[in-house]
Amino acid sequence: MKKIYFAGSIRGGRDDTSYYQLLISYIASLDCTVLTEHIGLKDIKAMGEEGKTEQWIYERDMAWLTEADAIVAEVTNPSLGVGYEIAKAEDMNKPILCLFRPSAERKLSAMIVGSPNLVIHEYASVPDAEQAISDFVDKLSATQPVA
Ligand code: 6IA
Repeated sequence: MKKIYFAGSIRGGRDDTSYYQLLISYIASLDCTVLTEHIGLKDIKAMGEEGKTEQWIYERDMAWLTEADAIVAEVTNPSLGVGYEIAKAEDMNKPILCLFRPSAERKLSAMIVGSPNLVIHEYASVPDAEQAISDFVDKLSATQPVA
């Protein structure tokens, strides 16, 4: 069973939480373990993150990132943490899928679009993003983890 690290904005803004929730459920339905299911919770504090130190959260997330077979990042809402995780995962040679909903107000960072190591999929609807996730996970199953 593949382990997927789902990255989505927390302090960058929580407007897209319902998308995160749907995409995380979909990944779990593909017989994958989602290491970061709390990203989709409306009230992330309910996960018990509240009492933890920032260092504890950093170390736990970096351990999960290291353990993951692949990363799925929802990058529509800009987030420093998500950008940082993508860069770290790239250094670890992990497969990374970035999902972005284009709009008149939003253009994805050149540091993401310009990287040759990322799979970027622009989507308009959740089923469209799900199809991209399904294709990405199928390819993982066909290959051994690179890191
Ligand atoms: O810069 P951001 O906060 O938007 O970064 C979000 C990304 O960093 C997510 O993909 C997470 O994997 C990770 N991350 C940042 N903060 C946390 C967190 N608690 N818990 C788990 N993962 C995190 C923050 C404190 C909480 C009580 C609001």
